[in-house]
Amino acid sequence: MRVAKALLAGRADLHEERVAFLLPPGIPWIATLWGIWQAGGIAVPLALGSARPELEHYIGDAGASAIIFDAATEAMAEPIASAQNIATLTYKEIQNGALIELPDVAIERRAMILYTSGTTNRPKGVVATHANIAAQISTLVEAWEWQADDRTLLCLPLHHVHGIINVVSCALWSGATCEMMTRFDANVVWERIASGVLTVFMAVPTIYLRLISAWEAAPALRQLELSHAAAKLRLMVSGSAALPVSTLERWKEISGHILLERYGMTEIGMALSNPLHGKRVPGSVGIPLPGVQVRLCGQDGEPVAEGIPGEIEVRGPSVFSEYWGKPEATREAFHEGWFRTGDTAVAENSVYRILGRTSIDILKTGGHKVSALEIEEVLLQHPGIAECAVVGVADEEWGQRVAAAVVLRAGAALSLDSLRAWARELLAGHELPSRLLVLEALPRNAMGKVMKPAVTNLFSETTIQMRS
Ligand code: MLC
Ligand code: AMP
Repeated sequence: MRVAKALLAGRADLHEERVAFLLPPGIPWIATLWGIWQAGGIAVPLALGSARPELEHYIGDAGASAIIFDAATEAMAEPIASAQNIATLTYKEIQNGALIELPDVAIERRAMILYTSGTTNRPKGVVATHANIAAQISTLVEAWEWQADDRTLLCLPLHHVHGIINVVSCALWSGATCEMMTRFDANVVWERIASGVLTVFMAVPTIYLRLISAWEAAPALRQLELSHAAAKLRLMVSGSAALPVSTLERWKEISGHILLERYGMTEIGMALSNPLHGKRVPGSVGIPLPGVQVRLCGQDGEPVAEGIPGEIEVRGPSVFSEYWGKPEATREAFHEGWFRTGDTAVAENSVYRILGRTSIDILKTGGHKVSALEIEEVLLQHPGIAECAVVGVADEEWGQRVAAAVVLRAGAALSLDSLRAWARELLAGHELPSRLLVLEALPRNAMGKVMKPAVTNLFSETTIQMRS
């Protein structure tokens, strides 16, 4: 409440002013989010790992009136704020606002903007109202039976719905406890599991693979302790990317848990979930969550029958309201009032199985959504690169890896390490290519369009530059 009062600084209501914040996970992060909401603002949580041009885009696109940071993030946030002429506030300054009346914020008002990559242009701001967020939280609280005596551990970043809604907000809504790590560390997560106090844990498949590796590296006696402690949690969930059945099976051997896999998206929160009680089908994402309507549509836009693949469309109170400042993109994202996810699935015995994305240019790596086109745009700024094509190559650890095929300018040479070093200022760590192929020419069709599937195949057929 003190944060809200400091943000209001004597005004009655922020009237949906956008307030961006770059803070590590912890109480200040939560106090800031709630403070912005209580003051009537729209919260724009920023990604800690972003490169400067990415942050500039989020802050500029949202038209933020202020940016909040702390000592750890000041060096990144402050220069952007001064370049864009935006007010800066440190968390220290806003935690002690003076007492005044808080505004009444209607639930239909806009509450949060999360940036997400798409197939065109720069990342779009996904706007959720308070009502959307309440629906996204309450469906999970109901389906997964969150209780006040639950205790969870956040090891995910706080600029995506997975961390913000599924972990932190569900815990707060239920009066449960949420421990927060500033960043993921497999050994620390195992220590917290071993402490015996956690009841619920949620992560992306890459994190479960890291936990499996850490368990395998532990001495036999410690492995027994860890497995015994893990078995005591009441719920372990995987999502944000496809969970390989091999990972599900190995995790079951280690922890005794059949991971509950669910499916969601920034624009909709969670839509499909395997059951808390009852049979979880490996390789599937279950059935619609309470209050969420899901259908599959064919290329003709008509709903398809069971067993026929179609695009997932979602409707209900948890679906976002708009892309910030992009009415056209918002209109295109809906079909007869249903949100078009761009994911293809099939329903078998009413249980949904994800088959992939309709666009080859959207990658999922380590649970992060990444646009191949955005990365290509950056790589084309490299003085040695004449042409490039970015694709996702299948990878056990990351789900997909960012792979770049390039054609160099005459006389230029390029190594993967030098490309990564050059791109580090412009892209987040998970967006940096970790596979590089230098070609004489990109495979193109008769129209001159790069054939991405052929590029993807080249990465398995050719000697490439790679890093672990
Ligand atoms: C990082 N690295 C990668 C990489 N990510 N290499 C290849 N592919 C990737 N995807 C490299 C970095 O460049 C760096 O290399 C080194 O690994 C360490 O980087 P890091 O950033 O410190 O990585 P790490 O902490 O190990 O991160 C792994 C992770 C993280 C799995 C913990 O990616 C993560 O938190 N993922 C979760 C994302 C998430 O919350 N998604 C939810 C979206 S919401 P170098 O050279 O610098 O050493 C959504 C909806 C839904 O999807 O359904 O939930
Ligand atoms: P984001 O836009 O970052 O919220 O990512 C949402 C995307 O993650 C979805 O559109 C899916 O492609 C993917 N996704 C989320 N959960 C799953 C899952 N369980 N299996 C496969 N893909 C998933």
